[in-house]
Amino acid sequence: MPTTRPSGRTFPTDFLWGSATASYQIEGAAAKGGRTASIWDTFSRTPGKVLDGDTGDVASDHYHHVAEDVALMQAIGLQAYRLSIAWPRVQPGGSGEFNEEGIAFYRDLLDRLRAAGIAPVVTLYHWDLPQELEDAGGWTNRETAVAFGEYARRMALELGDRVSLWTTLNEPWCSAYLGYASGVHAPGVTDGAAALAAVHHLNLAHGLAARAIREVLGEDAPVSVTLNLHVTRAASDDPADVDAKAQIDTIANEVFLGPMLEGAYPERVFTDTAAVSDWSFVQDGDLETIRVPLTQLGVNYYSTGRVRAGVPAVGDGGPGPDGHKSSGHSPWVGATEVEFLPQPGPHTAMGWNIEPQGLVDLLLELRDRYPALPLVITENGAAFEDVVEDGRVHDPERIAYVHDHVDAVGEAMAAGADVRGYFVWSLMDNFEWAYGYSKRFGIVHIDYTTGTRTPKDSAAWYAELIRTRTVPAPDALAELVVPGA
Ligand code: PNW
Repeated sequence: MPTTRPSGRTFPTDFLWGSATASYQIEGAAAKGGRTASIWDTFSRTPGKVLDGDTGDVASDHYHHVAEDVALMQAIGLQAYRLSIAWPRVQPGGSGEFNEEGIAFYRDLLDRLRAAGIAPVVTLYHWDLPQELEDAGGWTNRETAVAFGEYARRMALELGDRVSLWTTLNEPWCSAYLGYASGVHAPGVTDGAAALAAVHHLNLAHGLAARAIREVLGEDAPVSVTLNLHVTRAASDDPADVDAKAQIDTIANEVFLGPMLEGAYPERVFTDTAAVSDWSFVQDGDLETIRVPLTQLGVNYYSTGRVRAGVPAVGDGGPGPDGHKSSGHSPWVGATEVEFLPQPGPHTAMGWNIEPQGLVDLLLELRDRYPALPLVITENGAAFEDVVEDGRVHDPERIAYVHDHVDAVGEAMAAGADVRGYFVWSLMDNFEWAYGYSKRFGIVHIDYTTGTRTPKDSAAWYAELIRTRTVPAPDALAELVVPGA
């Protein structure tokens, strides 16, 4: 896949270049240091849920490679690193007692990052819910949101002086709909009503956590949430197709943007989902709790979707970023007359189509809607087959993907979008959820047998981007010097 956009665009000096990971995907040490099971431990150990029976028991073994991994970040020149805290590592039951050893692991990691001049962006929830909370209903239970607020409060107390930006939730769309409707993610529930309750309780959890952080650290404490806003196109301008797109926008995007930023659910979600739920889980005062002024909005972007009015094809593998239909249950709760169409290529190894223009469109829409809200790209990247050769890892397609999407961010900024940073997903190869270790997103290659880390060509290219603040030609690779290697 060649680049489709020009090289050479320059970014402002205060634009933050980073890379992202998530606890369950990289840490391993699933039973060490007092950590108890999360829903992903349970799910991945259930036969048939994750490809090849892979689990996060060892993952990229980051738990035992912290010093080396921070050194790699330094060699690449990262200015920021987005990590997540494993809730069951710091509070094993999800409520009650906290685990000092788990907290110490993150305190040490944050200290190392700061010593290396790397700003830590910390996500409180990247999907590893303590199993004990799931046993009590998980995100269908309002108490989980309350527990999350208390967990956030304690993290702010323990780690607050070390964190540059807090993110409450990563992609609540995935937690709610892949977790409780299509069931392809943990906890693997397939019940539309449960998914809508999860949507609301995740929103509530966000509000309670954001407020707790600000109570501890002050009104100016930097707080964000990361959403995977879906960019969906209507197949034609036929009103029925346009309405199909509006329905997806509502159930995928507006149910989070509305409460978090505008103080209300979109009216049409209640009619679109009337056959599934009466939304009686929304209580008086919840919407006031959920709406919190955010320091930044995190945007994860990978691909686009295309829909028309029609009969949903469930169980066909599905196209685009919703390509998780193999359970035979749709994640699109209430969208009984929306059909997803295959998107033209090129595609990544996930089968997701590559369309940088979708990122431009998304950022410009957010600019228009929330002109005063700074944005940050908290994830963007791609899975491809790497070519390992003579100790080097060649990944020209990943370079082209990042090249084109970074340029897209720059285009949106030139048109007035207030984007403050970009985090490539991911720093290293890791456990790609239901796909296990079969999909590699890293700019650093992981040998899962030996734990050996090898920066890919994309890491050297990204280092050149950070060094020059200018989108390099795809073959411009900086020399990486890994301290202590
Ligand atoms: C995001 N979808 O996951 C997550 O934040 C990361 O943990 C993950 O590794 C990365 O993107 C790559 O997949 C998503 O089906 C998973 O639309 C599924 C979807 C979107 C994002």
